[in-house]
Amino acid sequence: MPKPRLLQIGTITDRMRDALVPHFDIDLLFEQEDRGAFLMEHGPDIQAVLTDGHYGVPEDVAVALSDLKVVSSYGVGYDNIDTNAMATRGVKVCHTPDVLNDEVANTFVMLWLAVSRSLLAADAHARSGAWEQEGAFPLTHSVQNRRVGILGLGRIGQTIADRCAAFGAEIHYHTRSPKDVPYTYHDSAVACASAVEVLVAITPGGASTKHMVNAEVLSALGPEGLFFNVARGSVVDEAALVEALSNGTIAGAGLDVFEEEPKISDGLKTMDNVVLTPHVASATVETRQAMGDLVVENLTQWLSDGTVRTPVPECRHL
Ligand code: A2R
Repeated sequence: MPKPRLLQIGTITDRMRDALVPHFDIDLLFEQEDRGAFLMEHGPDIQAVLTDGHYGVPEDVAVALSDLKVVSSYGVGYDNIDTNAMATRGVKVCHTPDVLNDEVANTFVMLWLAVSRSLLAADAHARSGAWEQEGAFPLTHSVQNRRVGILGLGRIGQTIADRCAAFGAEIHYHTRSPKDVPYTYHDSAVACASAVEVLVAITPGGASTKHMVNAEVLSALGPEGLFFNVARGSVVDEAALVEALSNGTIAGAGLDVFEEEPKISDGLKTMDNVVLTPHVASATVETRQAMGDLVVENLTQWLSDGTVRTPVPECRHL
């Protein structure tokens, strides 16, 4: 009996490929010379898609795969997949929640310490000989005992709050509905920003959070304030952020995600009060392995009994 076909969008690890090859015939979308012709000829025979949060399920794929049954996405954010449309079609969309909570929270801590303690400038001071020639590096600011605001207090946001406890932080947060937690709730991002010194975004992307962090929020954060984004670039008005950083509306920022990845606003690249990383929050060998294993498990479980282990909320009823 022929193996079912799986359409792979984006790249996967050798470990994922090795685990999938015994179960599926894999077609790589980006290796097709004529994508339109491939989708027209083979689309109706393909029931499974493996993708990631960046590529999602492009419209031409969604239309051509008329018998699509399952989409397994490598990552927790799925704002590039129209999950409501997929649920209406009966397609089970699954993602990789929880296994990356620690890594993304650790990335926030890494950026926070790097910005507050001027890690990159201190490293340059040590390497360049400036320490010998000019003397001691200027004093920086402590991460200890800060008021920290978390935009989005879900799986990762709660893990960030746990990390912040180690630094004696007072936690504030904003979500659409209050949670049963011992932190201070704010019903808007502006109110949250005005109450804290450090603000971190960790909501999903998509329409409901687009530009949640805008000029008004940054102004509320204030001239001593630090902003961090480990969520999605779309959550922040990047032009407003560049403006706020260059005119002293806020003091500094640590950013892992950007509005038009892999492009980054030129203004950000030249600022020394900013630390930038290229969307690597979950990108460690260990965490990517756990995410990959879950992507594979969702697909093989679907193959064996038609269910998936970690469906997105919109598809849980299927
Ligand atoms: O709003 P609520 O009560 O549903 O709380 C969720 C919050 N959230 C929002 N907060 C304010 N305005 C919104 N429009 C909005 N939409 C959602 O974000 C919840 O507290 C949090 C999301 O938590 P989880 O679904 O557990 O996501 P997780 O695993 O923490 O990942 C967050 C995002 C991913 O979607 C990726 O974009 C990124 O982190 O890696």
